[in-house]
Amino acid sequence: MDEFSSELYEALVSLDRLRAETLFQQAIGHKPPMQVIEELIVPALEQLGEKWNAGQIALSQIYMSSRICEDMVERVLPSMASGRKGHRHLAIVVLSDYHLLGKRIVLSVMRASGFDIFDYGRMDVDELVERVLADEVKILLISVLMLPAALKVKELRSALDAKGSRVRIAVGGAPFLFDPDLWREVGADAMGRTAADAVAIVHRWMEEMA
Ligand code: B12
Repeated sequence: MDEFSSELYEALVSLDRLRAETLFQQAIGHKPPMQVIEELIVPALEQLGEKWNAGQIALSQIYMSSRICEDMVERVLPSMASGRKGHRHLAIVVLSDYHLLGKRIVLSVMRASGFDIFDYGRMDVDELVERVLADEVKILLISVLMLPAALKVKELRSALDAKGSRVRIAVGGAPFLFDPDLWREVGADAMGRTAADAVAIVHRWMEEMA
């Protein structure tokens, strides 16, 4: 973590919203917002997760910090409710999990890159299978941050295979960062570490499918 990200971490852990906002504003004065999110906010939140894991901070601190980050991110990311034409059959979802910030960022970057993408919000396996089949989704982006949710990708894959869907699945989020082989084990077709990776994967697959 660089000095700026450490400062943000300190501001967040002490729940100093004003300081966090000031640092964020300073950073977006120098770099594009998405770069600031990836280089400043994501590492600070990861650091908070590690400290919580080590029993050094309380869950309430993570909760409040993530609320502060969500507010800051929400203000700089474009809403772009309706995407553009030409990239149908693409969807993003948070599977059985309540960590929504990563999906929000990936969705924004996908839309900013010109993709017309369904936002399924948060869903469990059965509902997701129905939606994928109904919308004839060809590429599904899944964001999960809990290991049990990551393991549900396997269940999803089997259910979709049984229904004859040939959807390609890309996954991202903490469990796949912790265990680099997990995406293959759960039957995903690709894994990405950042929102930019999601764009690269989808571009590649669309070329292959054209
Ligand atoms: C903030 C946070 C919370 C917030 C969530 C707020 C919200 N609305 O999202 C709150 C406080 C609510 C929370 C609750 C819990 N949390 Co929590 N949380 C975190 C924390 C610290 C940061 C997550 C985050 O927002 N990161 C910032 C975003 C932007 O990053 P991201 O999601 O990874 O997304 C980026 C990339 O991964 C990628 N990406 C994401 N999705 C996709 C998809 C594709 C296709 C691609 C290509 C890329 C991609 O792009 C994004 C942008 O770079 C993580 C620590 C960590 N290392 O992730 C723990 C963490 C995920 N939480 C954890 C736990 C255990 C919990 C709780 C169970 C705690 C509890 N005892 O109650 C609950 C459960 C909630 C639930 N049922 O879902 C554990 C999970 C461990 C595990 N292996 O399962 C973690 C890893 C902490 C830890 N180190 O132990 N949490």
